[in-house]
Amino acid sequence: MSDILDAQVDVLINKIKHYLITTIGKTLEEATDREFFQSMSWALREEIMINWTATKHTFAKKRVRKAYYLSMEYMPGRLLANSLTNISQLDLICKMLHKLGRKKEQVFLLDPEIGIGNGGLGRLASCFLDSLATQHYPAMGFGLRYQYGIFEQQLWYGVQVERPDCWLLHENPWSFRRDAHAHSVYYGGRPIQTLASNGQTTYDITDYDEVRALPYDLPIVGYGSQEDFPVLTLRLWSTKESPHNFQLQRYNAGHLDQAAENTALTDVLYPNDNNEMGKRIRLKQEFLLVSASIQDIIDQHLTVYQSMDEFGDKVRIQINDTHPALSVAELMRQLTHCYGFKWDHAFEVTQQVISYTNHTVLREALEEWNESRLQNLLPRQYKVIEQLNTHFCNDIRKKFPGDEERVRRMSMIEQGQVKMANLSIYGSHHVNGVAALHTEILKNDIFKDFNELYPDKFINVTNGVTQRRWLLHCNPKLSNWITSHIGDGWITNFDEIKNIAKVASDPSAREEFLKIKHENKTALIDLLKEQSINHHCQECELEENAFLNENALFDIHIKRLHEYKRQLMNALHGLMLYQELKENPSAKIPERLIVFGGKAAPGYELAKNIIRFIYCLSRKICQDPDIKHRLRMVYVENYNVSKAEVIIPAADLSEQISTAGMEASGTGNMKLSMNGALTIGTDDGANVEMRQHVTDQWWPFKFGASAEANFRMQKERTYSPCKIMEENPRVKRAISALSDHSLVENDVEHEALMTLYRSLTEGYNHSRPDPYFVLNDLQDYYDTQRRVDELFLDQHKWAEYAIHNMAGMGFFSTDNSIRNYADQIWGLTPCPLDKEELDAVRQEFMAVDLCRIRKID
Ligand code: 26W
Repeated sequence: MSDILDAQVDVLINKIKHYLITTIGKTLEEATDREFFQSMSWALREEIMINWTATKHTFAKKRVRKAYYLSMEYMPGRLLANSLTNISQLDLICKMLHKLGRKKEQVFLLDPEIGIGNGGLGRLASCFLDSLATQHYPAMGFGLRYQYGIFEQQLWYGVQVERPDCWLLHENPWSFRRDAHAHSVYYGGRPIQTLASNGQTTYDITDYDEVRALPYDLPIVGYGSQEDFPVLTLRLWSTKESPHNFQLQRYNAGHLDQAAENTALTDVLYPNDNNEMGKRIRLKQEFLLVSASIQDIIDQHLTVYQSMDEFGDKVRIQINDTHPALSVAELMRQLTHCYGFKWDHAFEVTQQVISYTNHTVLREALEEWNESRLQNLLPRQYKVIEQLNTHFCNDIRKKFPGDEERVRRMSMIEQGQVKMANLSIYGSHHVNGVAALHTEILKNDIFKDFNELYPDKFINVTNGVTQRRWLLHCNPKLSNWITSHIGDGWITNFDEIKNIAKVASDPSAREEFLKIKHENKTALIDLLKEQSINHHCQECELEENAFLNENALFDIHIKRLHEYKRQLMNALHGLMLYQELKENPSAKIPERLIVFGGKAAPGYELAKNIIRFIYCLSRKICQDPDIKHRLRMVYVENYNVSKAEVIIPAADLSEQISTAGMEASGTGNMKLSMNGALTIGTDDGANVEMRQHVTDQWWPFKFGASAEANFRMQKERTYSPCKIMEENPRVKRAISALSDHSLVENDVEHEALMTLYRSLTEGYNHSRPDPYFVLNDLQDYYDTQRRVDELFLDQHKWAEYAIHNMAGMGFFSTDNSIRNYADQIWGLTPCPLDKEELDAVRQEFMAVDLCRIRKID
C-alpha cells in the first residue's frame, strides 16, 4: 500500500515538474510557493477532468431529467483541499509536500477563498452542490462571477471598514472559461408586437442594449473513495471580458460610467443580507443570471433531445429565493417567442419546471421592483408579467368571487411595485420553506392568501449542511475519533452518526472527546493571536494569556450581523456577567471566552454600532485586572468560510439566539452542533427540529419567548422594554452602561452606543423601541447562561451532552435535504457515472498521456 502511495507521490512530482517547466519556465527548486501551487493544481486537475467529462457524457447518454440550481450567491470558500478530501487524496498531497519540504499550510493558503455570497443562502447553495454531486444527482449550478465577492472586513478600533475582496487577482486553475457557451442578454429597447406562425402574439425588440454573458465553469467534486467520483459544474456568468460590452460611442461622448456599465455588471456582489435595496444594477445582474442560464438550459436540452417537446419533463429549475424570479417571465417569453409555444402550454411547462425556495420572513427582505424601472429595463418581460398577472387575478376571482381586497393583496403588480415573491409563487409548482417552523409561518402568515388558493403548493424542506466539509474536512481529529467508534459510514450516510451516542457514557471516550476539543481550541487561540498581531487591534489584546486558555468555556456567536440575530443580547449578557463578577468575585463561574464573528452590511448603522459596542466592552474587560483572567470577549475580523473551519471545531457553546419567529432556519447551528458544541438557543428556525432530534433531555439551554408569543406581542403592541428595565435592576444596570460613558473613551464612541441605547428604549429611525425583544428575553437568557456555567464545571457531564447532540444531527445533512428536494419537488433520480463512458474517456486520455497518477488496472 505504502509502495503504491510512494509511487503515486513520484508520478505527481514529475507532473508538477512538467507543468513548472512548460507553463512557468522554472524548475522545482526555484519555484515560489505560488508557482508550485499553480503547477500542482494543473497536475491534479487532469484527474478531475476525466471524471468531469465522463459525468457530462453520462447525463446526456442516459437522457435523465436534470435539475438546475439558480442562485445569485455561492460561498464555496477554498475548494482544493476539500475536493482532495472528497476523493481521499489529501494524504497523498501532504506526503508529496512533505517530501519536497514545502509547508502545506502555506501552499493551501494560496487557494483563493471564494466568497461570492453574503451568508446563509450562499453557503447553503454550496453545501447543496456537494450533496448533489456526492449522491450522483444529474444537476448543475448557475451563478454570477463577481470580480469582487463579499467585502473584506477590517476592524479599526471597533469600526468596520470594507475593503474589496479581490479573489481573481491570480490565475485560478479551477476556473474554465467557456467561450462556446456565451449568450446574449437584452436590456431596454422598445417592444414591437409580432404575430408568430401559430397565430400567437409576441414581442420583438429594437434599440436594445445587448450584453454578452461569458461563462466560467468550476468543477464540484463529489465524495467518492472509488475511482468513479462524480464531478458537477458550477457555471458562473461574467460580462467582463466580452469586448462588445464596452460601449465605445458613449465613452467617446464623454460618459465613461455609462460606457462601462455593462462590462462592470458582474464586478461586485451586493453586500446586503436580508435587506432589499431596489438598485438598477442589481436588477440587471438578476436578469443576466436568469436569461443566460435559461438560454443555456435550453441549449443543453436541444443538444440531447433535438426538440422542445420533452422540455417540461426533462428539466427542473430551482430558484434560490426570489432573486432569480424573472425566470418565470423569461422562460415564458423564450418558449412563446423563440419556440412557438402557445401561452397556456408555455405556462403549463413553466410551472412544471420551476420551483421556488423562500429563505426569509423579514418583510424588508421581500423583493419588489419599481414598475417603471422594470418596464424600461425589461419591456418584454414586463409585458409577460402583466399578462401572467391578469390570468392570476382571474384565478383568484374564480375561487374567491367578490373578494377584490384579496385580489389586491395577492396581485403581482400593486401601487407601482412588482412583487417578486408573488410572481415566483404563481410560476412555481412548489414553494418551500427551509425549516418546519418557517414553512408554517409562510403558510399561516406571510403567504396565507396564497396557501388558501394553492394548499398543495407549500411544502417544507429543512436545511442541512454537508458533513464532509463541516466535519470530515474541518475537524479531522474528531472525524477520526467518530470513525474509530462507529466506522466511516457516516461520511455518506449521516444517519449513522446516531451510533456515536453509545459512547456518551463511556468515560474514556469522553476523555478523548475533551482532549480533541482542547486541541481544536489551541488552533483557534493561534488564529486569534495571529489576528491580534495585526495592526488594527487594541494593545491589551497582545498581552500574554490574552485569550485565556483552552480550559475556558468557548462561547461562539458567528453569523452575519443583524438586529434579529441579537448579537446585542449576547454582548449585554457579557456586560451583565462582567458586572456580576465585579460585584461577586467569589462566584463559582468558569472562565469564559466570548467570540463574535460576522460582517455588517455597509449601510447598516445599528449593526456597525453593535460591533463597536462589543469592541468597547472587550476593551473595558481586558483593562480590568480583576476580571481579565476570568472573562474575555473578542471579535474575529473578516469572518468567512476558512475562519469558520477553525472556529467551529473549537466551540463549546453555540449561540443561536434570534428572536423566535425571525430566523428562517440557520445552518451554523447545525455545523456547531455536529462538532460537539451545546446550543444555547431560542425555539426558532431549525433549532426547533434540532431540539426534537436531540430530544429535550440533551437540549438543556432552550430559553426565551416563543414565536407565537412574539407575534402576539407584535400585533397587540403591548411590549414595553422600559417597563422591563424599571422592574429589573440588573437589566437596567446593563442598559444604563450604554449611556453613562462608563464603556467609552471619546464622544464618537459614546454616540455609537447611544444609538443602541435609544433603539432599545425609544426606537430608532421611526421603528418601535426594541423591535426584536432583546430586553424581553434578557433575564431568561442570563439565567440560562448560569446553567451553562454550572454544567460546564462538570466536564464529563458536558461531554456526555455534547456527544448526544452530535448523535442527534443525522437529519441535518444536506444529503437528506437534497433527497427531499429530489423526491418531493424535482422527481429526480440518481445517475451514477457510466462505466463505459468513464473507460472511454480514460482510454482516450491514456492514449496521449501514459503518465497517470492513479493507475487503472
Ligand atoms: C436582496 C437582498 C437579500 C439578500 C439575501 C434579501 C434576502 C437574502 C437572503 C434570502 C437572506 C438569507 O440569506 N437568508 C438565510 O437563508 C439561510 C438558508 O436558508 C437560512 O438558514 C437563514 O435563516 C436565512 O436568514
